[in-house]
Amino acid sequence: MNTRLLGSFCVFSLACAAGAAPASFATEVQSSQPALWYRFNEASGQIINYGSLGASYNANTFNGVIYNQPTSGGDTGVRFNAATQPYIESISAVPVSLTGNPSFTAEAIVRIDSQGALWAPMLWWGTNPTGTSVWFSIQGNNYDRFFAGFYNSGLRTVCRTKQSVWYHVVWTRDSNNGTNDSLTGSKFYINGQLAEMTRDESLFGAVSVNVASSKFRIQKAADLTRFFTGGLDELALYQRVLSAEEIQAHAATLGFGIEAKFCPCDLNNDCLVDDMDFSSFVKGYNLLICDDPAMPFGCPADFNSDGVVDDSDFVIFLAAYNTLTCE
Ligand SMILES: [Ca+2]
Ligand SMILES: [Ca+2]
Ligand SMILES: [Ca+2]
Repeated sequence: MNTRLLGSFCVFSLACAAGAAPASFATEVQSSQPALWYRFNEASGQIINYGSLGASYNANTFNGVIYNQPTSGGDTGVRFNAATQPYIESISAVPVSLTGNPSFTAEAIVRIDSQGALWAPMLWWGTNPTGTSVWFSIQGNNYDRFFAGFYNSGLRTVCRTKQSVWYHVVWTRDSNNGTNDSLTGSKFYINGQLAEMTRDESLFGAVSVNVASSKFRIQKAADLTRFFTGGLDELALYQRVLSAEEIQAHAATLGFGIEAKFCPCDLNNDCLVDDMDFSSFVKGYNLLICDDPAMPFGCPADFNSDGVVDDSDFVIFLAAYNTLTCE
């Protein structure tokens, strides 16, 4: 057995049926005061911006964006089929406050169903020269890694994520009053948990950040060749750095369970299953019962999602321990 098989266990468990009402997620997003917020609940036509920037940041869709697709907890979002190269673009160009070297938080609920192409963005703005555009995207052509950075330098996730699974992803970027470079000041959260990041080796090292203005774009940068097949929902952008507590509060309402985690036994999210994780597992083992199903990833040491932490979970842990890495 290896860790890749663990996700299937939850198919038989009530814990996996979860997904709090999307209304509670929307309440959390609203209280964090987004500037841009595409709920993607429309059945056709223009995408409405529910954020504080208002209706001039409503967006148009191009090349066959598919509306009204089920996402999580009864909500709906948009779907992209890479073959048609669909994209979405705001009516207005970004405000001056999001140009230069900005601080912000970008958030999305996303599902990648197949290989992408060239850092396909969940959200992009800027221009082509080095350091002048923002990329909240997948990494390279991969379906199992995310990217947070700029053209042409940034961070990628280290631990893999799964194909065709919904994730809540958040990038916080603190410019430190305009002094941070492309590799500094960023944190990335997956389902409310801080994710291990490293420099994207296929791009430049640190570059200066001086973002230019353009319309907001999704699945498109300054050109037409950036897309993935998959789903997107509740895209939000905040003009400040959200706290870890706020992000966890957003994620907790979604109830995405341990089945979303590529490497469940990696309890401290460093992409290794080692003695540090064993210490955490022992704590869960001694607690025995999981009584907080609302927390992100449910009961972390309950690897088979049957509501108790017992020897069957220990067997799963041992197999992952022997595999060591989740990269
Ligand atoms: Ca939605
Ligand atoms: Ca670990
Ligand atoms: Ca268990």
